[in-house]
Amino acid sequence: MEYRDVLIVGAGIAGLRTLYSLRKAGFDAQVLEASDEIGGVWNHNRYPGARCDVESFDYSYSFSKELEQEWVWSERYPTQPEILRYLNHVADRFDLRRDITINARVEAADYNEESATWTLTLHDGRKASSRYLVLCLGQLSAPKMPNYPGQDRFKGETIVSAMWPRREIDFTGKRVGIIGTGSSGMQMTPVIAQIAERVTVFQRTANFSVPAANAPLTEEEDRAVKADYEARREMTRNSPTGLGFQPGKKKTLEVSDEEREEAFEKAYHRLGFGFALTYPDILLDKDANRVASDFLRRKMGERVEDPEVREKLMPVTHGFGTRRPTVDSGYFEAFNRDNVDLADIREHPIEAFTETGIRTSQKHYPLDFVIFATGFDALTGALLKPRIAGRGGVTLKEKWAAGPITNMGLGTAGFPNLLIVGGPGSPTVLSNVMVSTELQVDWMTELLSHLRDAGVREIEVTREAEAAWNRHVAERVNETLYMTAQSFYNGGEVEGKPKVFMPYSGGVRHYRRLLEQCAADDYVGFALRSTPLATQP
Ligand code: NA7
Repeated sequence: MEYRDVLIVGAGIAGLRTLYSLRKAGFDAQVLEASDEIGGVWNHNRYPGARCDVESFDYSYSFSKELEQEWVWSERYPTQPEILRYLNHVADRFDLRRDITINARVEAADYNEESATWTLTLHDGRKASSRYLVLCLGQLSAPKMPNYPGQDRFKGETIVSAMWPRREIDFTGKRVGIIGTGSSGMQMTPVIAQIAERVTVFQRTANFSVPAANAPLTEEEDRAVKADYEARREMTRNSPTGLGFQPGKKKTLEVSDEEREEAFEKAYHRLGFGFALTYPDILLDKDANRVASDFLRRKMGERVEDPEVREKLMPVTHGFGTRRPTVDSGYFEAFNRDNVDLADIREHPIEAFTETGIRTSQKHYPLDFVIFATGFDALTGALLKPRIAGRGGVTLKEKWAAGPITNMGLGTAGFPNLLIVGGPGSPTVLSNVMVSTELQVDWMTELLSHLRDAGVREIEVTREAEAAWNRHVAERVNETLYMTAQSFYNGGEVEGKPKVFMPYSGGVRHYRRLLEQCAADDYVGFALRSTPLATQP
């Protein structure tokens, strides 16, 4: 493969956007994608009911006015097939495919200190090299599977939600077990329940959810947004989560019970995730969080007829929002159907898989299919899969053994000319991914253009900057309730993973200001060298 200015790993939302921007800025860039299709998580998560819980108009690129005007979304919340179609349209519309190599899994990346370049090794031994390496590997993209005794013995079919097969799967007349009740499990349950003979949901942790209030988008809504799309974009960019919601002004307990009830009701029925910002302290103050959590438990409970099932579905291990809540379409109502059961595996754990199903400490469930909707090795999982070796051959895995350390999520000391989109230390996973991604990619494009103009050959995060940023990430999270729960934000989802809070919880708006400040201060926190460190006299 020829030498490029920039190699980008991953052709999901971030990789496509990076290619578009760098090419436009005059760089010779190439994307390497492991799969035989572009789309990242939207290529892999093809399970029934898969949908984004950010609204379509906001879960779309803002870099092209023409694209914004041309593309017509069909529903308020876009489905996986529609997002995948959109990403493919973008790839064609902007002629991106000529610089995307599919079936190219990067297994190793080695930094050459003399030449200040990266050499990548692919799964089939092919090599590729470049000055800069940009990792666009996703935050929730390395699937995690349980390891129950006898799993291999099961004679039915096992499917991982995040590696959903491309072929048609017919659940008609089948008994389906779904393990996991995050967004994936909650989205697929009501859809599969309409087809299968029986669905059993194996729940370890009950989760908070707000109804999506999804609906087809009308031509009128489409016209109204497109008449002034920029205003909507400005609103999302200037909101803390990139979703366009501004937190309410008064605190939760400053208002009367009646006023709060009314505000919660309104937000609950209309805003999806925006419910969390009804009041500014819901994720900051224990008492405020308790009140919001109680409201949600009551509303979720009203959707379930059977009192015993209702009780089991109520989250008790954590407060609302301290783990990723979901935005669901008919999840709780699904348990009112005769063919849907709940197996509480916290109370009665799974003991083993058998040839014909799953045995818990209470009973045996005969099954034809088991679906693992068991989540991801979040934020660092995909980044640590390839062997990435920086200065002195030290690997990223070694460097991050006690938890990831970055400057603003964008890079890490000892790994020059390596940039990360959506890295740990960035706000991406706590925000509308589109907004954070575009923000980071635009910033990186300016950075690389500046380096080119200034004749810089090597850029590297300084140790001081990354230490200061990690302290800042920790300070910000300590103002919140996020550490009161075990979650994929803080390594709680994988046994043995360092238990540190990884995303930046200071919000997208503030993060944007910090990025702008960094650029204005000549990229303070990054060492810029026109002669690589290794070759300096
Ligand atoms: P999540 O939100 O990480 O949910 C994973 C679910 O799987 C959660 O309910 C877990 O229970 C459960 N889980 C994980 N491992 C096991 C084992 N071993 N046994 C039983 N249950 C298990 O992943 P999703 O794919 O649903 O959603 C990920 C994100 O994608 C979502 O937030 C959106 O951003 C899109 P636990 O809570 O750990 O007890």
